[in-house]
Amino acid sequence: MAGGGRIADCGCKGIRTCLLCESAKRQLTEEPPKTKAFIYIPTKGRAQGVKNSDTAGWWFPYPGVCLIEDFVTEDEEKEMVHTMDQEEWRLSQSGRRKQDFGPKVNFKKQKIKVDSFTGLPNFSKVLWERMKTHTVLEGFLPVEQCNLDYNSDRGSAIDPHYDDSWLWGERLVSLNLLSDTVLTMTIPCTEVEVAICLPRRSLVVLYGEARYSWKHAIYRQHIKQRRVCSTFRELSAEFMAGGVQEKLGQMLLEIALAFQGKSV
Ligand SMILES: O=C(O)CCC(=O)C(=O)O
Repeated sequence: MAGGGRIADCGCKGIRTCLLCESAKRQLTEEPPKTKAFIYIPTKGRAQGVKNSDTAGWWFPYPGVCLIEDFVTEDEEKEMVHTMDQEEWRLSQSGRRKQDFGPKVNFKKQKIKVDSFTGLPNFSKVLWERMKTHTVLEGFLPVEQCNLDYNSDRGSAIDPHYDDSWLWGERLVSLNLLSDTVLTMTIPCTEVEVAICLPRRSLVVLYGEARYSWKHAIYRQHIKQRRVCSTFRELSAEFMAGGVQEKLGQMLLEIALAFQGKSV
């Protein structure tokens, strides 16, 4: 045990757990709740019922997802992860580790600290240029990059959640590295679950309904090997031209897009 009752190598706080602290506390994970399972079909932009289940034969339109396969090459993936591994990975919740390249934010108090923010990392400039060639990412100005490291040994996962929408804008952009996984979409108070399969080296963009009406999660059972994810976020309208926080937004963008960042 580390100081304050914490377990070494575990970054969990409050209700969140990983395999390390669960075994130390001898907790068992609960059975997952019963669900109505659907799979997202990228070519059709719809969620389709799972064969041989009670959703088989059903489908509904599922807007707000754009999946771009082979967004980076195998060599680029290797180099990116190597570069990330030169820097410290900090322990985070639910068995994840993280590197954050963004301003320090207190979302509850809606306060932003700019001082320690040095921008996005150098290797992301080429990714940003490539992102903008896709219509869905036209005019995308990333102001934060968060790298997450998931590992099956730690039982890494991320609980269903909505991303903030006070500071962060509409498009959430995630690059999936080192292994395939599944992004699970849920709507509170329903049993419906939509699985979006994310191949290794693919980029996924969530916007519109998928961003604002559905929670997203990565379940532990979908982390089979090490997985690294880089999520890029843009500013909300409040921080863009004409918004009340325009000046602050401009300052953050200047820092972010100089690509001189060190993780904070
Ligand atoms: O790992 C992922 O693909 C999702 C990450 C995420 O939801 C987040 O950082 O808020």
